[in-house]
Amino acid sequence: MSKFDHHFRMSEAEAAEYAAEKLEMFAGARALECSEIGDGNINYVFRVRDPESGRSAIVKQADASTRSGTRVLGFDRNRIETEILQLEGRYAPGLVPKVYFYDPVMSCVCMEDLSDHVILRYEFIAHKRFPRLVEDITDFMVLTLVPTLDVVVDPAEKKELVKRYTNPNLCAITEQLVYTDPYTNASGRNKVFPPNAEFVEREIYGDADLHFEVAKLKYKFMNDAQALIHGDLHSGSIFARQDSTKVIDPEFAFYGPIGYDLGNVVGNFCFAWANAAMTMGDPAERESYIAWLDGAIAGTIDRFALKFRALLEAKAGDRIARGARYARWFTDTILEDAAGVAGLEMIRRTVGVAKVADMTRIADEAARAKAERLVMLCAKDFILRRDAYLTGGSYARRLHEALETLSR
Ligand code: SR1
Ligand code: MG
Repeated sequence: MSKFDHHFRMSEAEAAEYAAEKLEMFAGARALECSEIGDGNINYVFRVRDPESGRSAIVKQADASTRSGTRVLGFDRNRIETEILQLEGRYAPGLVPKVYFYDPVMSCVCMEDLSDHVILRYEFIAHKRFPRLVEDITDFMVLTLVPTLDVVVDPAEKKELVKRYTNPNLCAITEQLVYTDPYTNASGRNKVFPPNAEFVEREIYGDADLHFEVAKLKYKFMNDAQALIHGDLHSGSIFARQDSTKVIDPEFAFYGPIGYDLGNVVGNFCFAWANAAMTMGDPAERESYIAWLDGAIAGTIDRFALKFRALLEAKAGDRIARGARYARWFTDTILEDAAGVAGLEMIRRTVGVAKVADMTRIADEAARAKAERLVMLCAKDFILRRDAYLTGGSYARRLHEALETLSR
């Protein structure tokens, strides 16, 4: 009999006891330290450490509902997260944490502690640079996405994967919070920064063309089972170090449009851009950091496109879908989707309920209002003219233009 043979939400002390019982690395440990370090909206994340050996691990526990208790999600997301981390670890070695143990009873996944890495979003807010980021994040996407495409994997196996990773509860969150709520506020969940209330009323709630394009993108999200995507690849799901990058939290994974992952990365890099533009006082430092972000945004799009095309061409097994022409066409459709998704992410994190610290931590009210308007203006263009964003440089140009317009 074990205390952990039925599900209950653990305290820190219980998580330490759990880790001592379940994880080999803590065998014989006299006393484990544990703290809950969850930074997201959904799960409980415990860091457990043996002060004597210095060994540590993460125990991530899912409860039936979100942390706020407002939404029931069930437990399957924990299985999906575990299996996807294992799969990503095989496809993209070194770019995700190692999984040690999965427990469907307690809904816990135990994994490598990445405390020697930092969450990218907060490093961006501190205006830090990461030389490996673009290569690593584009490798991660290309290496995990291409092998799950229909034209690469056996079609029957692909359909089994679609079933295995159908993720209705988590997709419902995205369908509501990303693709619906921000555009009408019919749900009453939106949280608009008061100085931008009129702007949002006019530019977001009042733009029927925008709503039409968002509706098209939403249909695509719900129906285009293109590849096994991460599903929540924002800068809070990326851990970084100067010499290493790790992607975490694939609990939103499902078979969906590839542009959803790429667009999320780029949209979140644009938040870092807007933060830097509005908060960095020293003009030379600001210019230099923005130039680095321009390169990171452009590099993410262009390196992704190059690597994706090459790997698709090399791996396409479907005779009718081989060759450079197909790979180029396919990649261009992803780039177009990605622009739309970058825009969606930028609007929903500004207008909707799930905000980003890149905006909320701007202390000066006028600077935050301007940063948010910059984000929303660019986002609209990314959505409305997504076929104009097939190269990385086009994003940076739009950000600079919008900043200039708002500064006049
Ligand atoms: C209720 S969950 C809110 C957001 O947090 C997650 O990371 C997803 O991005 C989701 O939309
Ligand atoms: Mg998350």
